Amino acid sequence: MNFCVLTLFPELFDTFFAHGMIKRALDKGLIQGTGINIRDFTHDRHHTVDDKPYGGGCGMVMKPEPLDEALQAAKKQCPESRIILMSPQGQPFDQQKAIELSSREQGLVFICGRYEGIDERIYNLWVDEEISIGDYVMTGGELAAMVIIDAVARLIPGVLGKEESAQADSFIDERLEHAQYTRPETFKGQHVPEILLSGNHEKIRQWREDSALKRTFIKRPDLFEKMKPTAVEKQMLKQWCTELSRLAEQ
Ligand code: 4FN
Repeated sequence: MNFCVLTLFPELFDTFFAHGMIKRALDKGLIQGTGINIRDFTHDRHHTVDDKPYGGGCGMVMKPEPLDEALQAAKKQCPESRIILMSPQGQPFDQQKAIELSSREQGLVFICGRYEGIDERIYNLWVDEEISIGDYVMTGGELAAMVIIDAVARLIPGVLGKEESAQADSFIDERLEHAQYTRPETFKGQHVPEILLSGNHEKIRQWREDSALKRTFIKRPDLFEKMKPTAVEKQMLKQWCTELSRLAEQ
């Protein structure tokens, strides 16, 4: 998949593309990443990319002409790709969307805004989809684009190792992870749960399932709205209920 980012700060993506899983995916040729500097598509002496808003008011708006030319260049570089505007007005991004983008699209072109945003006509002419990563004020869309690229790239076949991808296939995506421990066995007075040292794989599997369910239930009960508890999980929740009421009776 080709990720093409239109931005005033392409350098922001240099380190992002140069490390970890994303770098490995690039090296393997599984993804391509390109930063396109919108300023390269200006023709005036000052390389102007912004202008005052019609109707007055504070702040500046990104001029349409450089963006339009940058988009033409991006379309040439990555034909058949979906054009995504990163914007607080977009649909909220989630794992479902990440799966959809990674499975359906050959390439993604991201428009990252700065200042007060882009001229509406660019939106009308070019944008296939508007996505938001959450409800907070940011200074630009670049970090948001990185969030999407990170979440989408890891779903592309071959990007994750075999072991990790088996996990990605299961329903685990809708639940929090179970608690994790590594050596040493005792750290600042806290011990690793006995079961994890037992070598009993079935018991360990059960403990992990239970841990994941409890965490999801306590820390992010809203996650059950998207995916209702399975029969096994319902059983575990009931078991937990029984244990808790026994504790309460004591
Ligand atoms: N943000 C809000 C309301 C009004 C403005 C903003 C805001 C960057 C160009 C957009 C923000 C958040 C999630 C892109 C926010 C995102 C952006 C994103 C973003 C500069 C104009 C701006 C009500 C959401 C708090 C600045 C709410 N996901 N404007 O942040 O690009 O992708």
